[in-house]
Amino acid sequence: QRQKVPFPTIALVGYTNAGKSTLFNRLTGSDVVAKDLLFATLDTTQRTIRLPQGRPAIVADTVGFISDLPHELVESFRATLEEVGEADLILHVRDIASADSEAQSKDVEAVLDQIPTPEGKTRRVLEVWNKIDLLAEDVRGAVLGQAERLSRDGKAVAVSAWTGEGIEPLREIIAALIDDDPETELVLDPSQGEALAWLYANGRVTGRQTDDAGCTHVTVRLHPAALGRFERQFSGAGQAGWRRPEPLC
Ligand SMILES: Nc1nc2c(ncn2[C@@H]2O[C@H](COP(=O)(O)OP(=O)(O)OP(=O)(O)O)[C@@H](O)[C@H]2O)c(=O)[nH]1
Ligand SMILES: [Mg+2]
Repeated sequence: QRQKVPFPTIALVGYTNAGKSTLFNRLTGSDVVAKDLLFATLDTTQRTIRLPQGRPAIVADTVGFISDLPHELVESFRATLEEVGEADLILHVRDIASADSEAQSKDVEAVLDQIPTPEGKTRRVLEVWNKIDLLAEDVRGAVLGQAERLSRDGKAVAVSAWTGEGIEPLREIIAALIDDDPETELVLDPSQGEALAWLYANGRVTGRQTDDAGCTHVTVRLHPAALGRFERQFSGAGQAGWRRPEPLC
């Protein structure tokens, strides 16, 4: 049934106690049990969220990873692995304030490497460096700086699921990473304010420049069906005020 859902799916994975359920609650505004004990979460839990620009997505909280999994948990873990394999985006939640952070991360990566990716899908993993509120003053700047550099490539982002710090940037990066709509370039006449507003309302405008002639060059991510609607709505007689890019406006 999950596969019929037309929304992108996001799986929260990570070492046990990394803060997955706390982050899940923060992102979804729900109330999943988060406890300072091993394996507080024994099954997967899913909720729909709205990302910036109103795009819906499904977030799944999962069972924590650990080096030697107790065998009672292998079944829940198997369901988790299946779920993770199908996800459009994997959020690898790390307790960045833990002394074991690196070793835990290696363990999680080793498990992720064993999960097959369905055909035609590319695996995308975003590291969420959680618990930055617990970082000592002397390391905080360096850790945040490193996360900031990695975040430009959509590789890592620093947050505190507890205080909410960094959650908005995380939501923005998630939205950008699961946005598979093709990028289209359009040139709008100065009179096409309405078309421009339509593009903002129905797509994700990633670039916009006005040239010397007053024409607006827009780069926008649009679902193919939305592009079709745009073409129909804004290309009527006497209204051909937009076109594909050419050297001159
Ligand atoms: N200070 C601080 N504590 C956090 C943060 N995120 C989570 N915690 C705490 O870390 C503990 C574990 O959090 P959970 O959200 O249950 O962790 P989990 O990854 O879901 O754990 P499992 O379900 O057992 O795998 C709880 O005591 C949380 O309150 C954070 O950003 N800062
Ligand atoms: Mg949990």
